[in-house]
Amino acid sequence: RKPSFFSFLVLYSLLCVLCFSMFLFYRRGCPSGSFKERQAENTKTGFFWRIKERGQKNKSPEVQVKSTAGEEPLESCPETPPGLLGPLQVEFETNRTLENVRKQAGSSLQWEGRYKPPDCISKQKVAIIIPFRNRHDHLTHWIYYLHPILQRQQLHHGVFVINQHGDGEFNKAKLMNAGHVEALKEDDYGCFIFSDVDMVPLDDRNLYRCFDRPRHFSVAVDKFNYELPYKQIFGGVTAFSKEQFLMVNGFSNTYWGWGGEDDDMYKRVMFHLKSISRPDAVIGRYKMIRHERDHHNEQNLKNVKVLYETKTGLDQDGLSSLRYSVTEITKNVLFTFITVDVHVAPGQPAG
Ligand code: UD2
Ligand code: MN
Repeated sequence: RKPSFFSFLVLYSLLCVLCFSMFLFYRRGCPSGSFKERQAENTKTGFFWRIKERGQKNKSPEVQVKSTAGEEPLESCPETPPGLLGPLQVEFETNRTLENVRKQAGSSLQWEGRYKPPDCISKQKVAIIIPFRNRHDHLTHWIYYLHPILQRQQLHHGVFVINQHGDGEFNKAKLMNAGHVEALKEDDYGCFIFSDVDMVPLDDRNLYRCFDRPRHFSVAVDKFNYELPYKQIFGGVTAFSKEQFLMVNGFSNTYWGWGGEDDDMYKRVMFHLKSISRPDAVIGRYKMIRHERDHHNEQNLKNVKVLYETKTGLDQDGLSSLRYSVTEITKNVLFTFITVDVHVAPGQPAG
């Protein structure tokens, strides 16, 4: 059957109506500018635009201002973090495992023990350096308590466990120097906190950040009846800005075995920077995990002599003379674990 003229007319008018309604549809959604322009506008706030914007960040600031609509730039974190709890309950008599702690803390950490507050910009980027060998149970407790504290403190930070390779004599100070160098290879940290693995703060108002003088955090330790055993003590937990640490040439590398390296650092600080800073004895409370003296970290009486000579040695001995080699780096969601050989013979390449 041949199509009649009438059905042809109906089809034609239907087509016209369709075209006209399409025209109306695009005009309504786009009061100023054409459909093409509107699409371009959409891509600006979309995924690809953001990627492109990153690459252009330094080149054209105007683009940045335009594209942040609905995506407010973050402000600096407040001087006093709002979510602090004050005094804390701390208990080591449990059967905590690193695996459980990892499961608990994992989702709040962004990558390899690094954390960045989601809603503000921390004023400082802090590397936390833990000298370590064979104290896994202590590390478990430390991580369990410190991660939530550092997050409440809105601290942009990374945790570096510096593990001494082999079973030669322990050299805590050299491990800390190596930790400083290795952390700087990872990110541009401006503040370094050195913490014994067995020291857990009892108050989260003790802010883990740098101050205008090198900071001694652990002023009231349970082991010392919550008071300073002597005025010059500078062991436990301390902080240095990048500049402060360079000014004292880091720690001495010459303290093998237990004792003296912290007093040596006190001398360095007094010599170059004249004073230290401390929290008060309420905020600066700590619990130290009870332990015996470790194997190959026996008290070294030679350190007394080294300490006596420190004033003369301090410029040559430290970061400037540091020699070590990295044997292994492993990363997990809680921390970066760097194994370091501190018994590198003179003449061997270091770093
Ligand atoms: C005091 C100081 C400490 C340090 C030391 C003298 C305080 C609160 N602490 O701690 O800072 O100056 O005297 O050297 O003032 N470590 C291991 N494995 C080992 C040996 C040591 O991981 O085999 C690490 C670990 O981080 C430990 C730290 O070195 O916490 C200090 O050693 P310690 O705990 O045996 O010394 P302690 O408690 O007398
Ligand atoms: Mn200890």
